[in-house]
Amino acid sequence: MWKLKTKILPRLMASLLLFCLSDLALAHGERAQQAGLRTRTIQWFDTEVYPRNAKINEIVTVKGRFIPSKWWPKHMAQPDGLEGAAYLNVGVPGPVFVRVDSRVNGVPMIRSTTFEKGREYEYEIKLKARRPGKYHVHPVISIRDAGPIIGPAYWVEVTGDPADFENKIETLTGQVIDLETWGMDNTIFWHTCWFLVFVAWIGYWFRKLPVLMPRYKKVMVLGEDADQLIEFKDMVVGAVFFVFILTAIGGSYLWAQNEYPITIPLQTGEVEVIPLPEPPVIAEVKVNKARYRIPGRSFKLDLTVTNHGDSPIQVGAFYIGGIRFMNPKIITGAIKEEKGDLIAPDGLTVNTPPIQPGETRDIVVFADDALWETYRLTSLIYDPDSRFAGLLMFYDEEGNRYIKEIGGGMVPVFT
Ligand SMILES: [Cu+2]
Repeated sequence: MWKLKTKILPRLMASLLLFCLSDLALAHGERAQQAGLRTRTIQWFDTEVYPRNAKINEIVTVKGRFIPSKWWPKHMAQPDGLEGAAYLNVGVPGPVFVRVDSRVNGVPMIRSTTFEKGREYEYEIKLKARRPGKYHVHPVISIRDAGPIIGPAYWVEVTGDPADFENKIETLTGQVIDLETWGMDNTIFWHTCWFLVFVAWIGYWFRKLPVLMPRYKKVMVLGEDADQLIEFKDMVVGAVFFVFILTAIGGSYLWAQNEYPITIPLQTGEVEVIPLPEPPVIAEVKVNKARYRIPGRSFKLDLTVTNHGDSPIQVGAFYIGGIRFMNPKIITGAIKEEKGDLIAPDGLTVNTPPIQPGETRDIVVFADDALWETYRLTSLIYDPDSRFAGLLMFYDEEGNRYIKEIGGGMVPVFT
């Protein structure tokens, strides 16, 4: 007993201490996902969640774009091909919203689809506020056999009286039903019914206690025939239960068939989504070296860039694992919209003037910010393959954006 106490007490104290010291856990594990997974699966960008304050019944829109990475890990399930299956979802804690519409490139996303690696997609999800509270709303793409890939989030505060929530729809037969209460009576009736059957059945066999040990003794110790323990009355009761249950199941099927003659099965097929048109390659990029300097939280990229366009281009931003490192010389006025917004407004430094049309030049790009650490992307260096991928955003003089996904091996620098 004493030994048990000595083990449990320190553990209890430690958990209590950790609980007191830790920040209030408001997010839901997005940082826990492996860094390699976050940088090399879905490249999320242009994520918008609005309005950030909504009343019950109001529509909240989650929209943006993504590119399934060309550097998608080989050991993971794929988003494309014959085996691939992907599903657009939202990450919120529980049924606090009702999804009224979701689309990728305009195609309704009620079903699963496949996404081609390296191609661009645009999504939009409409959510109806259902429960008051403050929620971190993420776009999510669930990949079959790989799990959910979580995108960047924004906080949405829902206010109002939950009793005002309305969720009425019109069925294909023209009937208007309230999904919040639809079929509730039936559900309660059948649960109660089967629970009572269960209680009656168990109650019959256990009506005289004790039951198990005396019977066990009779059969195993005294050698009586087990079949003799079941009396004629027991068989009659068993038969009555058997007939009642079969009649109840069969009868309810007939009743449901009669009450709802038109039904369609749950839909589980797959839809095809055509990627957005491939833009012309304006910036051709070769990654010569990628290093992460741990003490400085500094990511250094040595690149060879060729400008195939007719206007000078410059690197304006680098997006990796949902974090946006902005070059303040190109993108002015970028701000952190809220605490936890994954943006480093002046996190990107480019050591060179814009690249002229037709020119090929070696450039160095630095992405420095504490976000590497706070968002736990630094764990990339502990991955067995230490590979990264991210989106380089080039801008020309008119402000047109050209997106180029880059990737490769990353070498950590410890001093
Ligand atoms: Cu979150």
